[in-house]
Amino acid sequence: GGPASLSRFRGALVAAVLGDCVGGEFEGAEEVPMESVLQHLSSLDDETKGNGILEYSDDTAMARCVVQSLLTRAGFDEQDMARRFAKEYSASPGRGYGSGVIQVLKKLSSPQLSDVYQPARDQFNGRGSFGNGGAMRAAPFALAFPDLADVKRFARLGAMLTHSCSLGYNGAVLQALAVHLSLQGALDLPQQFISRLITEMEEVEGNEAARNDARILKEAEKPFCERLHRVRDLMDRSKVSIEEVISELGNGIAALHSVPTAIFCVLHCLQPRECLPEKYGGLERTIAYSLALGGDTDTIACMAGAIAGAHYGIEAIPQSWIKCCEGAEDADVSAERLHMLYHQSSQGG
Ligand code: R7I
Ligand code: MG
Ligand code: MG
Repeated sequence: GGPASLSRFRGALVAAVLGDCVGGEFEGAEEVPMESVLQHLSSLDDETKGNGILEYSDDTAMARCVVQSLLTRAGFDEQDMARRFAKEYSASPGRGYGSGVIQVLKKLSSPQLSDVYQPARDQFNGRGSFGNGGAMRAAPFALAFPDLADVKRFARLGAMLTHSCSLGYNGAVLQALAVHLSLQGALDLPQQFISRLITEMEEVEGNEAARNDARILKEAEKPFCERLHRVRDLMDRSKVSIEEVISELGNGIAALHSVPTAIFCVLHCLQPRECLPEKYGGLERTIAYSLALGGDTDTIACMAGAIAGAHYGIEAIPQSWIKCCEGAEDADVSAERLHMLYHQSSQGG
């Protein structure tokens, strides 16, 4: 489809859910042989196995809250979104939430709370979380707002409800930007895609708060920009081992160690790769490759899935995968509604 087509919206939201559901199998594993990944993925095609449904985790649970809030309020409403996070957590606390964020979600359900951003600020001795929990649910912001400045602003505020450290919420901004650009067809020119992201993040990381957090955490002056430069270096090379990707970019639970990694997975899998089956299309390659990195596999595959899905569209996603994953059909329905909201706002309505 063309820029911002319905197929791209559906691809983005559905592939994010798939990444989370199929990635759950390997979350936290240090080493994941590609063979195990391919076995896991081919078991989804095998109907005789009747392997039931793969459940989604906190990544999708929170993304669904973001989607429902953006649709119901026809825009960003922090009170409404915070309430939905709290309600979802208390209804299904067993979805694998990060150990820190649970405290925020409990505080957000208090009716006495006046500032919905305060519980997030209290995390980790007042510096806030740098986990990837803001980034894992950032894709819907790119699907709700056509304007780049809105995507950046609302992805940041949406993440700040749980992640007040700039290394947390700027990861969400980067993820939303990547989905936004992919939706426009920007992955047709991968070099320009990564340059655009670097230019945008130069501005995003250019303020006092970001500089301060980076200094305290002993990171580069502009940590996400630095990582994006590493992504660019890796994508210029003809051969890259999984070990190098992990050591250069990371595969962990911090936004800094997972959002650039997810972006790299998408870029690396734009072409066929030796380690992946020839019959796989780009979307399948991206998901498989993300899982083979190990570490925070559900989240990296979820984020890479959203970016890749926005590029390849819904047609690239195997039906058998959709059928196996809890929430995939719902995501497809929501994507259509987001597509309408997006195109209403781009007409200035
Ligand atoms: O970021 P968050 O929502 O976790 C998301 C991850 C994804 O992989 C999900 O799939 C799920 O598995 O969890 O939750 P947080 O609790 O805010 O952050 C996650 C973890 O990162 C924390 O439990 C800490 O171990 C670590 N962390 C920090 N550690 C020290 N100092 C995050 N911020 C800090 C920090 O400032
Ligand atoms: Mg999870
Ligand atoms: Mg995870």
